[in-house]
Amino acid sequence: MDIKFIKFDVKGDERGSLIALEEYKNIPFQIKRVYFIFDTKSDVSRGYHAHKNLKQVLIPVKGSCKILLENYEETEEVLLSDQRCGLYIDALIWRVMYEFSDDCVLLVLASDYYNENDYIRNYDQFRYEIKQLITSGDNPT
Ligand code: T46
Repeated sequence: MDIKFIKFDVKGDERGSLIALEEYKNIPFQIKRVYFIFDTKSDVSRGYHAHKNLKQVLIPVKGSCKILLENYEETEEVLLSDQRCGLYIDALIWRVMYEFSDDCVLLVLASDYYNENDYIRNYDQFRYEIKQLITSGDNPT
């Protein structure tokens, strides 16, 4: 599955810690949008979609949550709990986020502007689209 953890360098001294995020350096795309998710209740799950083209890096700058990721042939559950690590998620990966801690602030860096047309919000359509890609030989796994 085309996901990976990116470990950030922490610039720390006696005053505290600092992490810098730079496009094409520690973030593998041009950053066109930044948003953050907070105040999500622990019994709430979010996501339930894939993106046609968008690539993102998710960073739990505070607290934690879990994310379930699915491509054509695999599913993987990942715990996001380390602010020194971002999770890169490529396009065409179904995601569901859940078990948000009360204090969770999830920062997301995105490779493009918000565009509802880039979302695949129907699970059957997601399965259909990745199957089409696999059978056409353009393997997204
Ligand atoms: C994703 C996961 C990790 C905007 O107007 N602009 C934005 O940039 C975003 C991200 C959302 N919105 C609107 C669309 C909805 O009316 O904010 C509302 C909540 O968005 P959504 O239900 O898509 O939120 P999540 O948490 O299910 O998903 C979000 C991102 O949308 C998505 O790209 O990968 O976080």
